[in-house]
Amino acid sequence: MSSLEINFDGLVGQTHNYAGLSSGNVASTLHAKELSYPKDAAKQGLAKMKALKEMGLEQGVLAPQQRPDVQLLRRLGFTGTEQQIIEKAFRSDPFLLNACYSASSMWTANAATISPSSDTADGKVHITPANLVNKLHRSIESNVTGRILKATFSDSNIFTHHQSLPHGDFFGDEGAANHTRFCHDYGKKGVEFFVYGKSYFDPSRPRPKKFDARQSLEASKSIARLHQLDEGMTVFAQQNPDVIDQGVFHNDVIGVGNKNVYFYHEQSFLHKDKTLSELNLAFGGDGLELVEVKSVDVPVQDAVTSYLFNSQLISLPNEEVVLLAPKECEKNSQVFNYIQNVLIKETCIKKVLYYDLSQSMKNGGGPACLRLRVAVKKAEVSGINPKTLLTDSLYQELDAWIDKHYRDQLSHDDLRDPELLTEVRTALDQLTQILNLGSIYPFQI
Ligand code: SUG
Repeated sequence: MSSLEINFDGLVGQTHNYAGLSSGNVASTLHAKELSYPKDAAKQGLAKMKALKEMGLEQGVLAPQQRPDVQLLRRLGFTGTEQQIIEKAFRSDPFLLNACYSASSMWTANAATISPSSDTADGKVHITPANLVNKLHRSIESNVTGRILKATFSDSNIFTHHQSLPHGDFFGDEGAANHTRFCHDYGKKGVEFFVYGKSYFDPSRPRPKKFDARQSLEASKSIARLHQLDEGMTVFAQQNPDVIDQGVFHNDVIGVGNKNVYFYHEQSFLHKDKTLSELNLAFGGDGLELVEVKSVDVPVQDAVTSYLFNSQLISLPNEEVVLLAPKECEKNSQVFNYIQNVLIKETCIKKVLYYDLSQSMKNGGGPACLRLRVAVKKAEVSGINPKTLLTDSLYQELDAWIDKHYRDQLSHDDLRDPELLTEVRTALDQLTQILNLGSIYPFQI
């Protein structure tokens, strides 16, 4: 094996809560204001990481953000001590305070877009943090995300770190959630596939009517340019605006690819046939395995509630293709029937494993949202901060760290508790030592 794909999962932060901040994301709206269970959430995520490692895959860990973001509140005119600022925001603008408290950086599929060295003209791995400008609580992630990524992919001879795209809806960028890469081998040149929901230069392209599309074509094209991708191996496709209106706020809610396999819903794209033929052509005309799911088998609505397509599609060391799905797929009879009677019988995806990620799922984050994929050549692994790669001992350390620093539950009233801010900083200070990240958080600088 001369190359591999490493999943870097986001550690769920201590302030994990349900604030209903993401319109267009059905689960976020549905579970707004419910009690959250941060310790369970973090443990569910860590258990998934451990499971992948035990399957023989390399697994990485990305640190969470510092929350609440008091700097933002100060920038917006709140004054006084941190405690006073939080209390004032709680009383006058709870939505804003919730945004400052969100643990949304756990969904690292939105952290960045990454192009492996075999796809880029200069032979380096290119990384662009996503600006996430479409939602206030997510738009405040990119600075610190950039620092976390630099401390994780630390060798600048191997990794090139770009700035996030200019902030503003024009270049709305949601990272790898709308980016898929097809290849025969992780270390060989692949096809990079960018899916967007809207275009500013070309207003003739339709837009969703009910919800906002988050990713712009202009952003996707800029990433492809920055990453020095080969035009012949890059495909751009517009998402079907109707499915965005049904809750498909990122393309990874309706399709997932790995190596030469693409598992997707027939309603994913505005121009499906054109998109698939462009993908086939870029892939060399043959060899792309298309596993298309029909609406009669799985209606879009069920895809959205079960998150079937937000599964991780993985190749095990023995080449077996496995779908790591959220438990909700087992509970949805339509989806489960499809898996049992069609998917594992008639396609190359022969095995489906179910994981309990219910805490993240209730905010619209499934298995695939929780991970950022990094395809690297074996020799490039040495450029990654070794402390961020999961081992048995790191697992034990993180598990104990969660036990020590996480609350069992969090209500909305708890967000005004000044102790929470102190608890977060104490924990993150320790985490930066565990993961050897240096000083990356505003409170450390
Ligand atoms: O951006 N949810 C996230 C979920 C991101 C899922 N990522 C991918 N599909 N790759 C979002 O909508 C909800 C936060 C809240 O409502 O409290 C939230 O931000």
